Amino acid sequence: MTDLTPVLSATWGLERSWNLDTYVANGGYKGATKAMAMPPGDIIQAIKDSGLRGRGGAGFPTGMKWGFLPAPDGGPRYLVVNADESEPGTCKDMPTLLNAPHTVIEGMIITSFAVGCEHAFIYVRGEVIHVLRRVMKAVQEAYDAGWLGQNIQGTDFCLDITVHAGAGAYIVGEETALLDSLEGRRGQPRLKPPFPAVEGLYARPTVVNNVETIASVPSIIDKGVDWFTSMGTEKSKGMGFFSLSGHVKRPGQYEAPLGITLRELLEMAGGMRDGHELKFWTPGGSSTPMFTQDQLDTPLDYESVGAAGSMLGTRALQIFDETTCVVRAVERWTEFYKHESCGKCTPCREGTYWLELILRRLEAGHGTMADIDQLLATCDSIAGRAFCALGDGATSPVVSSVKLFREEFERHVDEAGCPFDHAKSALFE
Ligand code: L3W
Repeated sequence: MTDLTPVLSATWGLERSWNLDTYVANGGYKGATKAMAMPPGDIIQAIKDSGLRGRGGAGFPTGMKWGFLPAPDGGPRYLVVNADESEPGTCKDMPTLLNAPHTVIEGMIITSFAVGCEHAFIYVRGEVIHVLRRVMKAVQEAYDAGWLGQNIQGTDFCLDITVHAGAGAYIVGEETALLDSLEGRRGQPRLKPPFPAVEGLYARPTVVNNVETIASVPSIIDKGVDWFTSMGTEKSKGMGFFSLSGHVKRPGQYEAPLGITLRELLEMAGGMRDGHELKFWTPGGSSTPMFTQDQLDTPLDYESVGAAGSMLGTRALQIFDETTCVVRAVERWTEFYKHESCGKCTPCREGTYWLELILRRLEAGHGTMADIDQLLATCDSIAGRAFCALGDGATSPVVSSVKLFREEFERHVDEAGCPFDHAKSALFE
């Protein structure tokens, strides 16, 4: 831990933290002022040097992504901010937009200036009307103060931001499905390559970045690369949100340098609920293989979590104690994936259907021992064969739970029912 955080959430506790005045009074728009006096190439180089990696789940190097855009050809190029946060357990982007929308707008200004974009979009998931309203109001404030529109702050730089409401589909968090949706079509993933950097929105070069990634940009430009790289680990630099939910005393967003451990985060969150102990947890949302007590001291950086057999993902730490039935938890996540499968590819559409069916059968006490192996066989038919990451993600909780808790699945068969009292975990209806 370090005294350099919080950064992204530094102003969240202030009264009306979302207002432009509050933001500016606390150092807001200093990064944009500095950036607009820099050669755009130097901004891209600074983000490359900072080691900032995409905070939406994949951890792709941000500066490298910006650098993939082809040389300007006189036509438009776009920035699209992915605010379609819907991975189970992931709850950092919506609080960012509610508490500090100008961090994201400032990040969009700097990014657009760096990559030569004059029209940027922010795609907000449809269900969160209150977030949408807050973002729209902040964008209007930025226009009124001359931070958006023509000749920003007296420079030659012009930028418009369009706030777009989605219709509530998890698949649209996949960047190419988001672009299809933004263009007015049904949101389904496109074949990659071409990557959006080359052929994205309206078939033009497009940078797609997550909310938290873009929110990280102003402080890097303002405080410098050395400041950012002083946090984190060798290959996972900087800070980020760790969202703790489930059986912890104080669930919420904890901002910390990458490489912090669950043990340290649990100390910040007041520990497990009284009288209970950790059973399993997800390091990066439900799409990442689950961990147990054995990984309490695993540094939460991309490399260490990968080496331990999972993914850092969105740093959505869902914490479950010994009262939780792992079969029920995995059944619940699988219902989500089956419901959200866009249906474009057979492995995911059919596979998630069968996973849900088998898990429901096991949890209800009608399953057989062969069903447990059938779950793994079905996952084999999905992983690596689906059109996008949703299919692979759906298999992670199933495969990891059978590997770690096979005897618990077997108890459901032996005892012809679930051995847990769900009222004790208080997580499921
Ligand atoms: C140009 C190349 N660009 C890669 C770009 C690519 C994208 C980024 C990462 O999945 C993960 C997934 C979920 N030229 C490029 C290139 N790019 N090669 O880099 O790409 P990729 O394919 O590694 O990942 P992805 O498809 O973006 C994202 C995991 O995140 N996840 C998901 C969470 C979901 C949410 C949500 O709530 N909406 O956050 C959680 O773990 O499983 O593995 O921009 O274009 N040669």
